[in-house]
Amino acid sequence: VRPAYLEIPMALERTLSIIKPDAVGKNVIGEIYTRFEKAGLKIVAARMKHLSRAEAEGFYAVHRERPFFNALVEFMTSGPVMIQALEGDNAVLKHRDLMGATNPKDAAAGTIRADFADSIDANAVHGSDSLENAAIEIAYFFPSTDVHAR
Ligand code: IDP
Repeated sequence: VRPAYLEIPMALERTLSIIKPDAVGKNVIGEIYTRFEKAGLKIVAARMKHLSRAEAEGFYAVHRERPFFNALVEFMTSGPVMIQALEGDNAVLKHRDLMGATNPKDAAAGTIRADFADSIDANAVHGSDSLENAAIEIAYFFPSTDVHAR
């Protein structure tokens, strides 16, 4: 048994979550929020938005050269999205675990993508993949005055 003083302390983190147009269309925003809350993640900022092409392209700029970039931008602008910043211990990884694998065919049972995603294109949710990207992505959508520590 490891003594308590050797346990690695959990870091309080923030991450960016987007409920994509397919999941908004399925009316499961509340079900997804419940999963966040049950996992100990707090919603510290939220807004619904219909992204413009320029906003979606800017958000996914790292994927600009990927073959699926255009399809991704088309999909992300096909309807409103629900955007939130989540705060909690280990939030980046915890949120990625709740989401499941990018392709819902590979997503573990009980994950958001296993339950709500239809395909690798329409895969229900986005989540920051690192603490560094989380800060960039939160700032992309929320001025710091709209993020509420609690
Ligand atoms: P992630 O959303 O799990 O972090 P990324 O590799 O960062 O996955 O890709 C961003 C998004 O681009 C995915 O969520 C998915 O919607 C889309 N995407 C990724 N790979 C493919 C693909 O091979 N075909 C079509 N769409 C893809």
